[in-house]
Amino acid sequence: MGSPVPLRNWAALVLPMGRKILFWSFLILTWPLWAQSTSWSNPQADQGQFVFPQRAYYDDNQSALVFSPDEPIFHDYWGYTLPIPPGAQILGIEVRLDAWHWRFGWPVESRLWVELSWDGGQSWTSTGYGTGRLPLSETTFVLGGPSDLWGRASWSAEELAPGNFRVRVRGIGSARLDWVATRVYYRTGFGLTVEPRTINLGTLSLADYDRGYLEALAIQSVELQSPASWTLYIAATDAHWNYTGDLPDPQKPCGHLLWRVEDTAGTVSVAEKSYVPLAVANRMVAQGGAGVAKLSLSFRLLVDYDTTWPGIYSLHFLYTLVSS
Ligand SMILES: [Ca+2]
Repeated sequence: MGSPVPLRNWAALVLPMGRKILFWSFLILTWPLWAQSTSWSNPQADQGQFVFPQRAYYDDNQSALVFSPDEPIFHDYWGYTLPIPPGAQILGIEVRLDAWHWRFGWPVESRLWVELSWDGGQSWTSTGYGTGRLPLSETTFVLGGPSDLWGRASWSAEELAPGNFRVRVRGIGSARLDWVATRVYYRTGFGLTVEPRTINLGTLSLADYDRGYLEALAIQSVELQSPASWTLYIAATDAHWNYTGDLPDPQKPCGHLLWRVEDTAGTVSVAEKSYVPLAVANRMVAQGGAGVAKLSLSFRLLVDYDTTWPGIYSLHFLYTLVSS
């Protein structure tokens, strides 16, 4: 049932010296999201320098051997099945190592470190996460965390696919490794983002006045995600543009900003494709089904000598996403 997701936009029109025009927006948004995680996933492929490496595929009584007293050795594990719904936002990644120091007649200490690849082993993180000195009995180490992206800004579901996502275990000493598992935290639910945050319409020319408007085609994209069918609304928060300048406030109406949906992708079923004046009352922008949708919006700014005087204009408007 309708959980409205308000998203505040700020549009500004700047007319210094009566010529330059700027239109920009930024937004503050909040939305309800529910974090979930996959279960621990086993690897299905490996390559490297460990002995009996496949014994670390499962949590059982068989373990791989990491034996290199003097310098670190490496082993890569991949083939993890991590079921992540389309459009989910990846929040964090954990790697679980069940390991211990295995006395082999040396008093040498054992340590393990882990890094991650998102492109099949070509690139790797560099977090330096490790177990520290391994104890003598089997111990579970969880590296990373529910909100740890291992130094990256984001991960996509594709980067976590079995062929792309890899775990590199680096080890030194004499260690036993029972299990190399991974788990991913993600969230689905509502998501609403608008890009870009700043739109520059360039210079307002006499031709714009002659034409009566300035048009910006497909200048703003809205990406949304919803667990159920949804409706997106748009509304201005004020009936007039806020004016700052040397002249009397021309009270430029908010309806001088027209909007329409230029293009759609994803789950959109209905979209307003004709120009509609922005109003204080909510107006439906589009509707669609559960999943991810993208819209690109065009804006047309009405320009006339009565209400578009030199100065700075600003206007707030809101997108509201409601599920049903
Ligand atoms: Ca095992």
